[in-house]
Amino acid sequence: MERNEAIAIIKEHLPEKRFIHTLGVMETAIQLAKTYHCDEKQAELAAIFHDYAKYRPAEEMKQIIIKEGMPKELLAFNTEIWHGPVGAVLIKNEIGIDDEDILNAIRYHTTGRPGMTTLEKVIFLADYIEPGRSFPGVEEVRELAKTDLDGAVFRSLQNTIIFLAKKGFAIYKDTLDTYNSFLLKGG
Ligand code: DGI
Ligand code: FE
Ligand code: FE
Repeated sequence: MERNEAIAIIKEHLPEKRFIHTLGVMETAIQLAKTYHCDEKQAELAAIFHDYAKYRPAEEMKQIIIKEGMPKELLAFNTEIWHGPVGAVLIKNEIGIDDEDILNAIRYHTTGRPGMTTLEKVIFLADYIEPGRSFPGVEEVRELAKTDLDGAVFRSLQNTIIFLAKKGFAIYKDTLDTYNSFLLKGG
């Protein structure tokens, strides 16, 4: 699918602010794909659709999680972590994208997973550092991202875990496992 067609589709599914975020993720992901030698077209499409399911009603996402046999423990967590795995299913069924590399990059863009592919790391990181992001620590990760993909992904996970823990939120197993995987076997 061409970029303009994908952008026209996603625009209908997102509010203005999230659409602008998506364009930022797209530009950042293409840049990271160039730097770290992964497929720029896959990065572009995964970035454009990464938040596709973000505004689906929680009840609809819940039914998809159950129907698709996704881990039941997902349901106990904040709905924020549902839109990646649910998005991967909806994009396949509604848009017809069946490239598993792209779908996995979308599926794991919020939590990561141990043994992430370069494309998965690129989308995860692009989501965190796109130009519209302004939270504490993002500038350091932007610098790291220029030379050290794993270091930058690790630092984003570390920041996210600290942020969630300070707020007293539960941290999903995939997020913790991914964090540990970088420390124990280099990603
Ligand atoms: O969808 P975006 O806002 O662009 O970014 P995202 O998909 O990375 O979602 C970020 C949200 O997900 C943010 O509010 C933090 C939350 N999150 C990430 N990992 C975990 C998590 N929330 C919980 N409860 N547990 C996690 O492990
Ligand atoms: Fe997201
Ligand atoms: Fe996002």
